[in-house]
Amino acid sequence: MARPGTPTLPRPAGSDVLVRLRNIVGQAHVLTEADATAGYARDWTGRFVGTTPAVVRPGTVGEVAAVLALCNEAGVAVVPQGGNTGLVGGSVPLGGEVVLSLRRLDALGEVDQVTGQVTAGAGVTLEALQRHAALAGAAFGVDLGARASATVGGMVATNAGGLHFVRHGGMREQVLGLEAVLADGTVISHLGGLWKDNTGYDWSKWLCGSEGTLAVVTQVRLRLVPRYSHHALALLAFPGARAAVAAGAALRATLADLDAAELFVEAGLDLVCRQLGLPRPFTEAHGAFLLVGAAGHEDPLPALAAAVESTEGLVDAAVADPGRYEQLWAYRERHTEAINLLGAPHKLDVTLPGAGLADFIETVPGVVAQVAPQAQTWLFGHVADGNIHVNITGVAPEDDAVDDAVLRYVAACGGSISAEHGIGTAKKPWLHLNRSEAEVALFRSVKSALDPRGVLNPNVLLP
Ligand code: FAD
Ligand code: 2HG
Ligand code: ZN
Repeated sequence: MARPGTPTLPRPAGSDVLVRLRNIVGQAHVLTEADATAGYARDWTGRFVGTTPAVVRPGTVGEVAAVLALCNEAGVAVVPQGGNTGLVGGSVPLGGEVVLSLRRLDALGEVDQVTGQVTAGAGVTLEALQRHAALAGAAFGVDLGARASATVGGMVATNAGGLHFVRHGGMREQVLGLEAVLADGTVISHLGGLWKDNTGYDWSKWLCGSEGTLAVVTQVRLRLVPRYSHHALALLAFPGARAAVAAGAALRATLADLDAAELFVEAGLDLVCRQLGLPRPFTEAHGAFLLVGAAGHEDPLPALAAAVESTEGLVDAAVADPGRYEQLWAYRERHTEAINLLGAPHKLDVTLPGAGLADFIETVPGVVAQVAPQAQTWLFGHVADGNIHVNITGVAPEDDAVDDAVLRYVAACGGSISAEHGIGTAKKPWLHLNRSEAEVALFRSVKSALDPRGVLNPNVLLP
């Protein structure tokens, strides 16, 4: 979905914005050539492609502050960007904005063993954070398939959920403090990491899920979780999604060490195996699958095996040896990659109330077929959180009839049109399905208090 128009930078009297940007971050860190900026202007799916006059790569919080002060003064809109793995068109310059890449802010503090916390720069990748925590005998509570590129700043800005939400919650639950830069260049910092701290508004939580519209995150104080020594993983097969959803709910209630319950269906498994050349996990085809993970200080396998034994509707199961964990995870995690090989998908990431989840999974392909009979609907997700990823292929990037039909259906079922990826530009026209006029007015008041000139990611979230 490219937006027309060639990006230009305004030239405030007596100055040249590009020259001043180069003076702040250094010549090498202002990219303007199309070859160099292209990767920053196109999203991971290829559905959202923009253009930018410049990608600016500050290396310190002081440089971020100076860049923002300049852009604010000059009225230049800015899109903050981390790993550019976002899936709602929120990280790319669809309105010709300057891209502010935070990847160079990649410093990691020492793990505080007393509190089990760490301070990470916004540009630290999830994978680097995970390695760092592991070396200190700890772990980070959020994990997702884009770990090699997704950054801490982007994960805060999207309030990422991921594969272990059922146990540890999402980014909002991990954040104990932040350093950020407001649109006018003011640095705000609260990184002390005190467990209890009721000294007024917790603005760090405002930024979780703010999608780059309120401030630029530069450092984050994060809680770590225990690094469990024992893990168990099983792939369960069911005749259909209804039985798999019921099993997910039962495991959530009974298995204390549950740390993942991920759903996919036969069509998705078949696609992943065909597109990526993976062997099928079972000789026969089954309707739906649940990948169930457990982790603990003691071996969770006996408890997992007992829970599996009493699971109703189970037709086959494979309990993985530790050496096969990655292989089993690939069947679920690599859905995103396999679907992308079919062409840029429409991605709808939704939550349903528990009682309506199975009905939704069974009926949503029909809702899509009504408006786009040629389309294919792919369903998978974090079933224990009520979160289903509805991916639709075979529809032109700019044709949003399927988005409209599915998101209205979700809202009518009492669900959320964004479970974990955010609103971005992709879902902006449908925010009203979940948020009242009074709520959107409140959002606007917060936005204009923090960013009165509207320079921070002006094309996302707010209609
Ligand atoms: P970007 O894509 O660069 O940016 C995302 C948003 O955050 C944009 O609006 C941007 O403006 C803003 N932003 C970025 N950095 C900053 C900053 N420092 N300050 C202020 N705003 C900023 N998401 C999940 O929740 N769960 C999953 O399981 C999951 N799995 C994924 C698997 C794959 C294969 C892929 C490609 C994506 C997946 N995602 C998932 C989506 C994506 O990885 C997350 O949204 C992630 O949090 C984005 O991080 P990022 O650094 O790439 O952010
Ligand atoms: C996942 O859970 C991610 O794998 C990506 O959130 C979902 O590709 C998607 O739609
Ligand atoms: Zn997800």
